[in-house]
Amino acid sequence: MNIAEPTSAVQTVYLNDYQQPAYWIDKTELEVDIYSGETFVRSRLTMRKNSSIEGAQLDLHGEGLELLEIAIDGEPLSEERYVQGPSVLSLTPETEKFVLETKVRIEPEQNTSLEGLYRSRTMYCTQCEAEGFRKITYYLDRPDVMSDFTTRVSADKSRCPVLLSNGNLVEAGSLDNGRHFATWHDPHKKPAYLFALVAGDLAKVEDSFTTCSGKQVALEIFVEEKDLGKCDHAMQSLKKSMQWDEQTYGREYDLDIFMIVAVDDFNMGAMENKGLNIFNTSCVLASPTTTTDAGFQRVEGVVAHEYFHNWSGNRVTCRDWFQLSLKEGFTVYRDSEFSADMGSRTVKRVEDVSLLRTHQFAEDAGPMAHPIRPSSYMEISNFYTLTIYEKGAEVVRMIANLLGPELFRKGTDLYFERHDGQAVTTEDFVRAMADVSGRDFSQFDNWYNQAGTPELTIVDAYDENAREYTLTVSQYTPATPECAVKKPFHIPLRMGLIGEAGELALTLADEIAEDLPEDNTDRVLEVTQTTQSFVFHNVPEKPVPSLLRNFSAPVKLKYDYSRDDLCAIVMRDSNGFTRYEAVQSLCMAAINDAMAAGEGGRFVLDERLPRVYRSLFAQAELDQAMFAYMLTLPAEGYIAEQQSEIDPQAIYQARSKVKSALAQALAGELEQTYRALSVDVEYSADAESIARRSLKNVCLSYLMDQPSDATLELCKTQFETATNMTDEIAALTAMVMSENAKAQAAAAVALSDFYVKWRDEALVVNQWFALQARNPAAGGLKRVNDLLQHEAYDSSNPNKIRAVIGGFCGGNTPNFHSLGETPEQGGYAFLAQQIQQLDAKNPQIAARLLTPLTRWRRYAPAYSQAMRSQLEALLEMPSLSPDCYEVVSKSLA
Ligand code: 0A1
Ligand code: ZN
Repeated sequence: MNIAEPTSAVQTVYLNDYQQPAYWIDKTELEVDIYSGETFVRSRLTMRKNSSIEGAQLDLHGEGLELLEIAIDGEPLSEERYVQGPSVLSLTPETEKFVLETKVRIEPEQNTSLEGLYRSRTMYCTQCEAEGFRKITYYLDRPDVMSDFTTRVSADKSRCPVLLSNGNLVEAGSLDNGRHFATWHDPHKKPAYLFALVAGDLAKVEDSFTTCSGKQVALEIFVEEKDLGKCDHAMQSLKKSMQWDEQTYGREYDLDIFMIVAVDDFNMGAMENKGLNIFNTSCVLASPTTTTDAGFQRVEGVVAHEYFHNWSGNRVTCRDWFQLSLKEGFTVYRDSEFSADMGSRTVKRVEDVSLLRTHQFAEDAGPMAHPIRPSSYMEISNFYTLTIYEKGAEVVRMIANLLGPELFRKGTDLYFERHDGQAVTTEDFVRAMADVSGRDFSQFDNWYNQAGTPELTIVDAYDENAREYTLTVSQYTPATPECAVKKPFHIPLRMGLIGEAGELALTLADEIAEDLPEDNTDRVLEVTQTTQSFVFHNVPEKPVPSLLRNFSAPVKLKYDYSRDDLCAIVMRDSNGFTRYEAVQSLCMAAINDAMAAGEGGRFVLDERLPRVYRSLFAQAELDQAMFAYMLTLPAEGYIAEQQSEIDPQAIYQARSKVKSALAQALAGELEQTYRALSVDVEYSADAESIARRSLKNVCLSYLMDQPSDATLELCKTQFETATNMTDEIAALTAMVMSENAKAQAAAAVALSDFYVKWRDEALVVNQWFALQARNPAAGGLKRVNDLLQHEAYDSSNPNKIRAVIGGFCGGNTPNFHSLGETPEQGGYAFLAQQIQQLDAKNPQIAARLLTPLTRWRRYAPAYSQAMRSQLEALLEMPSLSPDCYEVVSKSLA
């Protein structure tokens, strides 16, 4: 055997270099024998030369594998026949068709990266997306190599009574020495990233689903015995998802069994492995006493997302990882529509848009900005981003809206039919949409290949004599690292015009009023040029424009609304999203006033905001969840996105001032509403009950800003008597987040009672960790360090890392952005130290935690320099992982 030189420099992969693989793997037969401390993997690959590629060299991916045997067509290979590098095994087979056999030894117990085969508490499990399969065996670990998998797993019967893999069970039985085996066959060809294996001591909940063509599918959720009572919501969500995908997309499930396994140690939310989804426990377990309403909704959404991948991702997969948004953007769009159908459409839209604007816009304005189809990467794990997922979904949503429901369904039918069993590109997806509609998507393609958030500036003019109203729309997209000058985007701008008495009919220059539909107050303008005017005729008065209804495109809208315009929209617009948006803009105006007043300056709340709220309190028909969102001030991240230079402490202070002023101005309404909604009703996780609780608890958080003794008692009572986690943790949160001294004292007692009560429930303890990490009171650094020393903290568990370190750095402005006396102190130094320690263990998690530091250029000088110096120190680390290297080096570039 020859040992190749290790390559130390991190390599960049380019979309333009894509080439088909030199070989195909028609059949993959695996034998995975698990022993305590070591696992042996035998693989038998039936391979075939790809005749369209020149050269016979076969480069197999493999990382951290101890090669024990290698043979071609049963003949062991002598050492000079192959070259073994740190991540590739190269050989040159002599025939076009052959069987390659290898046997390797791996150590799952030592695998802390949670990629490949690893151990989590009572089980062995796998995570193979994106490039984890190469840590299990030598393979062509790329999504365009699709193979028929048979997997035989063996292990000790008492330690691992459950043995699972993809597809259908074909054989199981006992072996010598207390061992047993199970053989699974997956009839659907798939890439290695969809492979999964689980072996462990698990209990299961069973149910079944009859598909539209009458096939019975067994549904099984595997969890630790203690969690058996928390699977019902996931099971119901799964059945609803199966039915919804049949009804909405005509997609039927395609195996005899669908399994979900809940794992405590998992880097992400969940994984769509064919027939054997693996879930983070936080995305599958739910019970009213331990899980908040948001938790219930997350379980429903993630179960749906993974299930929907069976078609959008598994049956039709990605050609290469640059196409990741092909499956993720489309699947997020699908799960978002599912959730909208299960609850309130406008509320779901508000939630999705808030996430996008608070976090994706920041990504698009930072050093890691990339188009939804990136053109290069160093480490693909860094590209599981809000851009790929959430902006990707927005792009699919724009296509769906441009086509309308019938044509879009025709387009998805064609896409699934045309590409079933293939590994394809985003262009294939768009081509199907173009083919069914005859539309030209060539300019639309800019959404796929340009990063950055377009700014849409709109000015208007009204000509009273001509009764003409003109909207002039200009688009500008700031430069991003991959592209300085942007081509104009194709932007669907949904709008209406609000008059004194209601909405006005819309007639564009080249239209004849009689030809238009009766209800003609809502329109989608297609903006395609850098500057473009739209002239409306027969407009009887100067209207207030209602712009970007339903957030019809992922852009920043700039229109100079007066506060009175915004009030008119809140009161008179028929579009729920734009009404919400107008309230948010009024809040932003107040926050800007508070910022202009400065830290010690006097700030007076403009009367129009509480007046609007008062009228909303009086509107009985208003959706309570929607009103709860309207009452919630814009997130700090969203406010930061509006600033040319971010001063995080000023943002925090200004937001707090507005909150206090509103709490005072609306004291009566808040208390009345809180009391009215506090009547005891049995817990239910339906949309209406969730809405009631969310409005009640938003009111409570205002009331606790400067609570009277009586209000504090109300809050304590809610905490002590709550029969569900939503109300319990909302009361606790209100105490912790209050700046009032009595509330803080009560919070300290409540926090310790809470831990005593819930110490055996890991997911509840995580919420307790996260809440304390976010506590804005002075002394946060000391508190977060104490949390890291707490008996319940576990530095190998991503959920705990995210709760404590992520909670502190992403959700505790006053403390994270405290600079300290020396560069070794302060929040940024804390984060850099944590990243340094984590990087050796779990690079994916370490790289994700870096996010807040990457934004350094956007901050005021003192913050910016302090962040930068921590990044520079990290870059000096000799053993920085490729994951962190990519993020740190691009941030400093
Ligand atoms: N495809 C999964 C997400 C996922 C991605 C990477 C993972 O490990 C690095 C794990 C899960 C999804 O979209 O749900
Ligand atoms: Zn996904």
